[in-house]
Amino acid sequence: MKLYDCQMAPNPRRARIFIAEKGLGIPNVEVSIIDGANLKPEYLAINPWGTLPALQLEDGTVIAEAPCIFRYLETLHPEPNLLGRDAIETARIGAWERFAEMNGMGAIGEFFRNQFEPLADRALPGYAGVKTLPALVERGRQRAAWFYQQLEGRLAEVEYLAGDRYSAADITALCAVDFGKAVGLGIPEGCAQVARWHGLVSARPATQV
Ligand SMILES: N[C@@H](CCC(=O)N[C@@H](CS)C(=O)NCC(=O)O)C(=O)O
Repeated sequence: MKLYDCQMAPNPRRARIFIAEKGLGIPNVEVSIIDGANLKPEYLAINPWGTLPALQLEDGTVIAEAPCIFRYLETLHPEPNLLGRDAIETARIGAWERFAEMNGMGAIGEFFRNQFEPLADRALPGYAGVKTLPALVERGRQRAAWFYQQLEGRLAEVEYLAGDRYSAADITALCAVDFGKAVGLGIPEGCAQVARWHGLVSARPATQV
């Protein structure tokens, strides 16, 4: 098994943290997004969507999409549990994990990609030729503000995003927040609960990847 990875990118980091939390040693193959290696025929033969991460199994099967990599690995390695122990917890973790991807990662990606010159004709991950739209920089900023507001409200009620224990929802939210910090949309002033939670999850050894 191997993980097609890109060290500087937030979505592959979701997979790396999940793998580290499970204590699995899966080798990484670095694919440079900035150099466009993910859009070259060699990588498109592995993942035609050109996105990272992708997990390749021994028989050649490729699993794209971080949440699907989570699901596959948790099915094989149930402990420590990161996706939920019963129907309601699984639904809650799934909802917050999707929220973090769509509204955190999505907003910050929109803000970043639509102003980052080296990706000028690559407005969407993996797809070459989709032009950036400068107006989406401001929209991404506004969406990110809403994301942080939602996180703050939620984390005022619970210790971790999906409740009283760490889960895949925290992994995706952490990767989104750290991506935001790197591109100028860090935790806003006044989001004390998000800062508390960020310190808590960042202290986990598995998140140091
Ligand atoms: N929904 C996908 C998102 C994957 C994604 O957006 N990955 C980015 C890296 S963070 C990517 O592949 N970028 C390629 C590019 O920008 O061309 C997942 O869950 O894995």
